[in-house]
Amino acid sequence: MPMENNPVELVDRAFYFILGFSFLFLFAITAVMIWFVIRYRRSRNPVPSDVRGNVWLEIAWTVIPTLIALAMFVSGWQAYTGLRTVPDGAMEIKVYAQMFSWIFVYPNDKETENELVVPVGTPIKITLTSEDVLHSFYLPSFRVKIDAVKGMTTYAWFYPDKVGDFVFHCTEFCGTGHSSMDGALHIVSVDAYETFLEEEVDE
Ligand SMILES: [Cu+2]
Repeated sequence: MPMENNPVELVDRAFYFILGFSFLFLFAITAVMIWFVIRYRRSRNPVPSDVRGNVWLEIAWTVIPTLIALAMFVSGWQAYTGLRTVPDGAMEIKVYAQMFSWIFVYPNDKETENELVVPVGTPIKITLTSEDVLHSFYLPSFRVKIDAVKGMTTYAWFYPDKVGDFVFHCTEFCGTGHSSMDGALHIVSVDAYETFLEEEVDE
């Protein structure tokens, strides 16, 4: 179930765009530098030429990098707005971070700890807060990383486009139990999700 403007694709596009240009310039500048060192070495080119005042050269090295930097900005901006714009019809799940676990509260008030279960094909909005110190909810497969702050509600969203299991972690050092503050996202079929919602909590 693909989704238009899925932030996962927008974030990856910005990342590979910037990485691609970085590598391109790394190799291009290195190659030109090596060529200049050989071509214009003192024994071969004892009198350096003066290129000051070359208007077209100056226009080129101003305009081209400006356009590239603007394109990087646009790509990054689209990824950012994609991450911050929750689509209509998203299902809201409340998340409470605490030392040292994550509590998820579903629309029918069911709660789970360190296990997030969502139906495939529905955008999920998570609203986060912290019960104590700073934590940060990191769901790498869906490019989600958002701080949980006491006294404040933050949000993020993702589109569960395929059934499967994914990991999430706390990425704000929050104390001695920080490293155990991770869990699993289970994306299940709509039927399995309905069944899950009605199940009694066994703990
Ligand atoms: Cu934490």
